[in-house]
Amino acid sequence: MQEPERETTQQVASKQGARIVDARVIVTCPGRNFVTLKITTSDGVYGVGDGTLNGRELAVSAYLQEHVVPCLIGRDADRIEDTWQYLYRGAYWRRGPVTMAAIAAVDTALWDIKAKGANMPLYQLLGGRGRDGVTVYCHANGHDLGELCESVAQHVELGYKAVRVQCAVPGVADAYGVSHGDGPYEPADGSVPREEVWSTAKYLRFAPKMMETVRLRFGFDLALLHDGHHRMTPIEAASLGKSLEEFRLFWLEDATPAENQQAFRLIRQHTTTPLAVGEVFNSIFDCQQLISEQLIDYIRATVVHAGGITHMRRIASFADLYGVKTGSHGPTDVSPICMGAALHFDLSVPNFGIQEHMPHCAETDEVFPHAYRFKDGLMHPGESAGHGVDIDEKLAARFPYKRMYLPVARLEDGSMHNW
Ligand code: CS2
Ligand code: MG
Repeated sequence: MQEPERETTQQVASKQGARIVDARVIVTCPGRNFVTLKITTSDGVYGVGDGTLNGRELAVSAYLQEHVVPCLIGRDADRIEDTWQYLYRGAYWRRGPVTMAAIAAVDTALWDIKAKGANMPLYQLLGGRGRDGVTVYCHANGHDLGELCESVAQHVELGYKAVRVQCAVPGVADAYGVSHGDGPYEPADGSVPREEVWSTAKYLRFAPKMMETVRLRFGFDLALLHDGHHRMTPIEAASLGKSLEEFRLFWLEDATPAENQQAFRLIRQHTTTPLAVGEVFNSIFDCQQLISEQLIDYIRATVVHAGGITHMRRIASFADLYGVKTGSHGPTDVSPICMGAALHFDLSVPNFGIQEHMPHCAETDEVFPHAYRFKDGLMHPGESAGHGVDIDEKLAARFPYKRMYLPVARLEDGSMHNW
């Protein structure tokens, strides 16, 4: 007897749920660049996903347009896991920030569509609320300690219960996290990369004084965080962690670059200051050793840079086995779509730790109308069906893409360093 011919994925899809009939990439710059994927189904439902990669936006846009969109048309919009695997395994060239941001854009849009189809806010599909709201931390910074304390006070006044503190370092031309003018700090700020000059030795002398000043003024009830932004060697980071122990940080972030995951063993041996890392990670394999050896306390991966909701859930479940909590990256360079999706994820995962919140400018907020809200130190994703964030395409078209770069850093002798 002859075997019946196997149906192609496309044929199976046509018998099932709604099919993807359109997928479009929208690049806009309302204050800064964002890459958005909008997917529409045969039922007329659409979902949006963030694919922004700061300073490399058009790489993701081209990847989506040329290599992903043609494969999406005709697929069953309900098969999120299958689509994820198809794009991940199907690329052959696995992982990497561009591929994973593109996959994240698709994945986030499909979760949005599924939740809209179910007429539920996304967190309900992810298992429902694990907490009342999402604790977020904000950024306080200053050109000196007086200004820094002022900035902390302003954020406490707004209701934040957790604050990241960064300050200009005496004798160092440019410290990470401090604005160059009067406006709020925005990392990508040059039409070519701005060159900064850095001294780790001066920073290491100053950092304990900074934390001491803030603790003396605000006491120990406020959660304090600090970002080392990949600038220390493991032993320098170990010594900083040790010198900050008495100030009881919530975390010390990106103490040293983590391409070499073992580097964190050395830091861990010397200090009990909690460690957070992973904002540049894009896959579970980037943190496999860090998590399984319990070398960190918080994993900073976020929806847009780590393969979407689907992959973030996998990372969080793995981290949960080892007592590592989530602490997703949330600067202005993730779009409100990523922020909205992240809040649904945060609300539902058992091992949630904290979420970064760096508010977007008014133009960005207008281009991306959203249901999420901040109140009394917590963020709430809102009760709209889906992830609750949309894009106003007409308005977006009024803000064309502008090439913008993150800075680069050199040491005082001119050597290239990590920014
Ligand atoms: C930072 C980011 O938010 C953070 O913790 O490290 O602002 C980072 O510098 C940018 O996302 C780079 O694009
Ligand atoms: Mg950081």
